[in-house]
Amino acid sequence: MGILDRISEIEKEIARTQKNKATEYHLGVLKAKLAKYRTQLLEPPGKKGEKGEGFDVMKSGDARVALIGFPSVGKSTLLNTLTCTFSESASYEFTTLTCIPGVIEYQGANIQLLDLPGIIEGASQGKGRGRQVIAVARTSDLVLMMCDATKGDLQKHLLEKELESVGIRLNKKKPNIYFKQKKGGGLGFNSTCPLTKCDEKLVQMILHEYKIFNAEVLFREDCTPDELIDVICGNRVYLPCIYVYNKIDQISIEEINRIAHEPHSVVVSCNMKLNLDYLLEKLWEYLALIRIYTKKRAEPPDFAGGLILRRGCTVEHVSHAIHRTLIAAFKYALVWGTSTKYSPQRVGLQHVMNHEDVIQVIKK
Ligand SMILES: Nc1nc2c(ncn2[C@@H]2O[C@H](COP(=O)(O)OP(=O)(O)OP(=O)(O)O)[C@@H](O)[C@H]2O)c(=O)[nH]1
Ligand SMILES: [Mg+2]
Repeated sequence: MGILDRISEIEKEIARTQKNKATEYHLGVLKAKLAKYRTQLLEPPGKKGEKGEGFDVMKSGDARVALIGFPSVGKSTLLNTLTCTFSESASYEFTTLTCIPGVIEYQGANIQLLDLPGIIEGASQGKGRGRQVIAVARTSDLVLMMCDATKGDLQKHLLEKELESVGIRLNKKKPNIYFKQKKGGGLGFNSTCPLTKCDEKLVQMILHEYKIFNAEVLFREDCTPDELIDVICGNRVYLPCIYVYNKIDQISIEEINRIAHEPHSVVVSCNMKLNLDYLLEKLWEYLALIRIYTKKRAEPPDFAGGLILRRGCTVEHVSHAIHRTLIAAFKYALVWGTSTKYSPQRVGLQHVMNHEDVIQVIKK
């Protein structure tokens, strides 16, 4: 029996097993098995290096965004409208056959947008260019999942499933579980909060499925067995995702209204150029980028330039971005903006910066 058969067998068994207290352990073990086979599918043993194979495109700019979607939803049209790059778009499916990079210039940042071939159901198992497309998605900072608004929610669910099955988690936080494999001593299991979805026996059974008998496991939140499996596998990527519904010129206002109110979704029309600036705003928000302006003594801030960094960055990150030797000479910094109580305020290296703050570094 091939791996694909085994996977579908387990999937069927999970589907027909009723969820209740009595089957909880059985289900947990099945899910662990499933995750194990899927990992094998992605990394065929003996053929090292194949899993990372994607399209050869250099990472450039401040962030990377991958356009994922079924064929003919308008991915190339979006790239053509938002960037100066041209990617052929046409009414037949699979127009794009490779990865075409473009650059969106927004708020002084260069965001790399990757147009990719359309993917279809079964992509994760190697249909079409599926695996390569998914490999690129894993390397990006954000996924723009493009759907055809005229085709309802089906596309979204199918694609989510494909990405889910290869270990890409969309708009999810990394589960807060401490897990460490040990040489001996059995299973050390503990939790800092009441657990309703897992218990020691289930954790043990799942670990046994991975032939792990000695480990330290600490649940810091009430996680599900699936989340535990993610932590054990360790190769999951957690990416923000925006669902872009294109071709809204073809559907009714009521329908547009309904879709636009769903979480993480944006409705657009690439042909009619509708709502694209809102899409860019959301893109910026989901990428968590901020722009910091630098200032020299007795000079106005450099509003034309500025540095692009991630939300939550500190004065230390900013100093490093200005010049890598600056930290050594750092005395204190003056910051103007929304992150401080006074403008300017004298701050140290640990101070967290906000969007559009101005900073002046004072050297020793
Ligand atoms: N009605 C309408 N049609 C659109 C819109 N945007 C794109 N299209 C059409 O959709 C078709 C497919 O567009 P592409 O950009 O080639 O689609 P794609 O997703 O890149 O397709 P593949 O490269 O095959 O995966 C073209 O005929 C476009 O004119 C839109 O906003 N409204
Ligand atoms: Mg295309």
